[in-house]
Amino acid sequence: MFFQYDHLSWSITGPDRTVIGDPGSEGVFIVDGISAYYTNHLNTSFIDVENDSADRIEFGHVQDSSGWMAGFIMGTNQQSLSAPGARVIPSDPYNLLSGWVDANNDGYDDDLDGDNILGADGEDQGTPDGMGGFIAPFDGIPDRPAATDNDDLVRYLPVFTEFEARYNVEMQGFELMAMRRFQTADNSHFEFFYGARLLDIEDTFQFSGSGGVLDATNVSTSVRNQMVGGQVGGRWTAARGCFKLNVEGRFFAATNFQHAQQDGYTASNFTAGANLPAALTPSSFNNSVRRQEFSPMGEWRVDTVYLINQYVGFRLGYTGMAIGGYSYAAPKVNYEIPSFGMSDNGSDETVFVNAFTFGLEINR
Ligand SMILES: [Ca+2]
Ligand SMILES: [Ca+2]
Ligand SMILES: [Ca+2]
Ligand SMILES: [Ca+2]
Repeated sequence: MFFQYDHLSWSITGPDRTVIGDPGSEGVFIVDGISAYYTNHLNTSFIDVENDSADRIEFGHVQDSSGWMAGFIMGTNQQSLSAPGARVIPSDPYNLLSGWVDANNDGYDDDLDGDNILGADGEDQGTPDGMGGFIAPFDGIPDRPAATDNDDLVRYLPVFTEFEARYNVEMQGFELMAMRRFQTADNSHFEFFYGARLLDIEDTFQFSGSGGVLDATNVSTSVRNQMVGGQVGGRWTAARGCFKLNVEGRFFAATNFQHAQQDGYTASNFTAGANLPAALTPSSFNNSVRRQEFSPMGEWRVDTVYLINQYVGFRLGYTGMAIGGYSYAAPKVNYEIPSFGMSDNGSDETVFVNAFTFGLEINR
């Protein structure tokens, strides 16, 4: 019988950097009467390789050089970004950010193109002459209804006064394998194992923004990578005195059942008014996509064990993993108001996991 526990300080490689916002919608905005070129402020580079914690338990039984082993792994890795004053410019195919301007505060839409049609407020025909006609000059007060003048629209620039983004990876795994042990020398042996493995990694990218025209916007996109398949592996163990060395490799060929989900809301605090977008309304939405990808995985481990007696040892080691066919959430976000959406970007990526491990083992 054996039981071993390892604590992992692990990292996972993040997705390629993408802009938070739609690069194609950057451009000229008129802010307080001045037109200037505005770009998105932020990108996903806050997702880098950082260590977080995980736990792994393995146990099994070997008798007459054959047996079985089972293992569980679970861990999280979380990173975040907090930014005051973040411009996040979404694509806006329905012109929801467009609106009239009343910069001179006279209660009428300003006539930006100077054709005497005041946005949605009608036409200025001149100054009333008191006899039902009009004389010069134009007084800026509309005199009769007119078709709305879209030339007087401006695109309002969304700037969140507070913005937070979060990247979260949650890993859970289970493996069950049959085992054969071969003595290779007096103080070393080799074990061969084969069986099944399930590795479930949920990759989440979430952000929320408050303030500005899109005040109270929150979008959460997550991809569940459920990898199920067969696994083979081998472990070579050598002992000298109270020290033991394990060198181990596993190969896992899986189908990754990817399930991407997105939900959120945009501009939930929006109420119409002067100097604001004209057609914007609070919105909420959800989207989901499923797909499958072949996911090969390799795992390599080196552990040194210091035996304090016949049964118990302390473990110290390194574990690396390469996982193919992995799907990231962050590159999928389609920054489009009002209901966002997902592309299939970043759905067949290779990620690397690196972990330093320490723990203990019990053999009886
Ligand atoms: Ca006005
Ligand atoms: Ca006009
Ligand atoms: Ca007038
Ligand atoms: Ca016009």
